[in-house]
Amino acid sequence: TVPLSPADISALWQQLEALQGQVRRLQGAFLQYKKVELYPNGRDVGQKVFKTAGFVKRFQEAEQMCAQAGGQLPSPRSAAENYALQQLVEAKNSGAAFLSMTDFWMEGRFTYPEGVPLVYSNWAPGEPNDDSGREDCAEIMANGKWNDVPCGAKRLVICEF
Ligand code: 291
Ligand code: CA
Ligand code: CA
Repeated sequence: TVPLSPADISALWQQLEALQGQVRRLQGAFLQYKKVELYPNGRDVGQKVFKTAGFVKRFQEAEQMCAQAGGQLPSPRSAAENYALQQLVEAKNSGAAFLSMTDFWMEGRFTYPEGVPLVYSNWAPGEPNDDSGREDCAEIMANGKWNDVPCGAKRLVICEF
């Protein structure tokens, strides 16, 4: 191995300082871009971003749209995530939004897609009630509470990324 000369070390320092400046500028540009991107239809919470498409669809179409965009329907796993979603539902004034969860696998037992059990829930009192025996999808309302609804109902599309 060849020892580094003082000139080599000095050159490396200069490159390191240049790189640090580039990273700082990139971080600033990224934070600015994030603010622009999240206004007014997105919310970020932890590592998650929720963004509304601003229109209503039936469950299956909503699910397809989120998947096509590289995301999925929202699965709020904490009060903080649920609140971020609630803020979007409130702001859009388009009624409730679909969640990812269904009781397709077993009536009355709501799960994430693929049948994974819930780690958090925020059902309104008396829900899920499978009204008329045909409510297998879930919505989050403007008050943040959840209700099961028919999957054929049209609800605001919000995706999770
Ligand atoms: C009642 C409750 C809910 C039920 C809802 C459905 C909504 O809430 O019985 O448990 O899910 O009616 O009728 O069905 C559709 N298609 O939206 C009414 C107000 C929240
Ligand atoms: Ca049901
Ligand atoms: Ca219901």
